[in-house]
Parts: sequence; structure tokens; C-alpha cells
Amino acid sequence: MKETLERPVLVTRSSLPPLEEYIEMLKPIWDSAWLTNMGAYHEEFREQLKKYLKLTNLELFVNGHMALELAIQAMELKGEVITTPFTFASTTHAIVRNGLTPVLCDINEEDYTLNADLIESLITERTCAIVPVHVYGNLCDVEKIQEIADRHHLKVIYDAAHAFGEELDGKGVGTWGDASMFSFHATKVFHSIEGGAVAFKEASLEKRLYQLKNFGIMDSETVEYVGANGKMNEFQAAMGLCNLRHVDEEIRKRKQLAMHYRHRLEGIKGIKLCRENPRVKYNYAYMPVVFDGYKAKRDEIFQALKEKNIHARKYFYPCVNEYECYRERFPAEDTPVAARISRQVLTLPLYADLPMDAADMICDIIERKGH
Ligand code: T4K
Repeated sequence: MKETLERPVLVTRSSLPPLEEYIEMLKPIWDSAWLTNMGAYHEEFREQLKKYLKLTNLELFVNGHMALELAIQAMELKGEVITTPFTFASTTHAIVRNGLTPVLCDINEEDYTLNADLIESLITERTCAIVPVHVYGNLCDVEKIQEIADRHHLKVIYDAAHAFGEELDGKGVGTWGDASMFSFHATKVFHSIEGGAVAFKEASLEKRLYQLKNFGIMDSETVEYVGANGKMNEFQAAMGLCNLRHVDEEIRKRKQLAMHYRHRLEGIKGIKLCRENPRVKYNYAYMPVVFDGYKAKRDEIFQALKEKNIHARKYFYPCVNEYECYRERFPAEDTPVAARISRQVLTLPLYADLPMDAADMICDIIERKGH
């Protein structure tokens, strides 16, 4: 096996378009001196994204978190929201910052999304919405969730931060639920440096989302809502437009690597990979591997990789209910599967330019720790 790598291999590496392409896009910004507040690129990016994501309604935001927070605000909810503890801090924070109470529901063993069979047992007369997460790009059981939501008159707002461009039976993932938030952060399959979007079902939400991201302003003399500054600027939109030209190639390269990891690790005793759904077109956002009964523990693998200058990540450890800010409010014992998976999971490096031999080296290290 190779010696320690000279350059670190990180969990991901932002894909960038050729520099000349981005510079070319900057010229009209200089000519017009219009840098932000819904400029020409903002509009063009939104239209192109609607086509790519196979959606009718879409609003852009400065980042994914703001998109989610304002999407929830736009629904004008009160009470409890059923959600997952196995996610990034943003999901729960967006609920809490809207004055709502998160009710944490456990995840399933196969793909770590919300366990739809448990949702109904958590519904009370105060429940107003479900906020599931398509974690790692694994799509939730959207059909069952919708059925439950319809029966109990609940809103469904998906955190689809990881699910850019994914499809279920050929339909864009953003068509499910009342709204879905996509993140275009630099670490994502597709990015606009920072950025985000909300896809939504009811066309009437468009005006509200637009106002909410612009301080709630209606016109120069009317402020209708307590909004925020959630506007995407022209430099972000320009990066998004450039990256949209290359995203299919990005996903193709990621798929090759993900398949290779699968080929190397599948079937090894004590190693669990996510179940794949043949109805889903994936984007290969993350490469989560669960060490369950493997000779070496997750933290030992993490350390062994680190010693070779390979920096996998423990996404998502700890669970939300173990955070300092939530620990007192949500006992982790209520969601035992999430608690266990978060201690067993490691997300391996995965990005378009990761050399195949680096993926092999990672698998070699994992295998050797199992002997
Ligand atoms: N919901 C979910 C389920 C999410 O996962 C996220 C974000 C959100 C909501 C909120 O969306 P945004 O508001 O972020 O759009 C990263 C990302 O910052 C965050 O976007 C992402 N989820 C989360 C899972 O991962 P960190 O703290 O792990 O990032 P950091 O800085 O450690 O970067 C990770 C690796 O990425 C680095 O080791 C190298 C690489 N990298 C990073 C940056 C910043 C690059 O190659 N280029 C870069 O510019 O949170």
C-alpha cells in the first residue's frame, strides 16, 4: 500500500467550471453594475433550474438554510413539526427558529431516512407539518408520507439539500410535498458557491417567498411580512449557470466512483451500504458506509484513514438530540436507530476529481483494519 498521501484527501472538493467560463460570465455584471437584488442572471438561473429539475415553481435563495427557514415561514404554521434527528444542524434549526416545536422521529435501517411507519404515532392535535430529509440523496418514502399528511391535513416540507437533480420514476424530486429545499453550497454535487432554492406546489407561494427573502417588502412604501435578507446575488447565479453546464458530467464521474466503492465494499461482513431504490435516479452526493459488527469500529477506521491523510467525515454525528442546544429538550433514547447509525457511519471521500486509486487506497485501509 502507498505511504501517507502528501496532499490531503478531503471528504469532498468543490467542482469548478473552467476559469475562463466564469470570467466571461462576469463581464455583463461589470457592464451593468447590477450585483444583487434579483438581477438578470438570477432570473436566467431560476428558469434554467426549473427545466433541469423538472419543476414548475422555484424560488432562489442566498443559501440552503435560509431557503428552508423561509419556506417553513411561508407556510404560516403553528405547533409541532415531525422531523428526523439524523441530519445536519440546519434542518432542526430552521424549525426552531420559526417558533415551532420539532418532534423527532426515528429513521429506518435501510437508507436512514424518516421511518414513515413511526410518523402517525407521533401526531397530536398540535402537529402541523412533517419535515423529512432526503439524507445523503436517499429519497424518503414520499408516497407514504404524503398519504399520512393528507389524512391528517399536514404540510410536508422536504429538506432536499442532498437531492439535487434526483428523480423518482422520472419525476423531479422537488415535485413531492408542499415544498422542497435544495442546497447549492460549495460542498454539494451542484453549487453556486453558496445558494439554495425552494420548489413549491402552490403557485400562490411564489409572491410570499419572494417577499420573505426581500425583508417582506411589497413595494417601496409597503412592508407586508417580517422577512429576512435571503437574496441570491449575481456572482452566485453566474457560478450556478456555469456549473449547470457541467453537472451531468459531475454526476457521471461520481457514479463511477460510487459504483467502485460499492464493488469493493459490498458483501464484506459487518459493512453496510445504503439500499438502492431502482425507481430513483441518484446524484451520488455522499458515500456513507456503516460499520455494524465489523472487526474495527467506525472511529478506528476514521483514525486509520486520517493517519494516511485521508479525511472522511462522520456525517451525521452526533444526532441533533445530542447537540448541546437540544440535549435537554429531546432525549436521544427516543430515536435509537438514529443514535446507533450516527455512531457507526462514516462518509467516505467522494467527488468528481477523486482519483480511482485513492478510492482503492481507502478500501484497502478499511479491509486491512478488518483482518
Ligand atoms: N440541510 C441539510 C441536510 C444539509 O446537509 C445542509 C448543509 C443544509 C440543510 C443547509 O444548506 P446550506 O445552508 O449549507 O446551503 C458542510 C456544508 O457547509 C453544508 O452545506 C452541508 N449541509 C454539510 C453536510 O456539510 P461542514 O461544516 O462539514 O463543511 P466543511 O467546511 O467542513 O467542508 C467539508 C469539506 O468540503 C472540506 O473538508 C473540503 C470541502 N470544501 C469545503 C468548502 C467550504 C471544498 O472543497 N470547498 C469549500 O469551499 O458543512
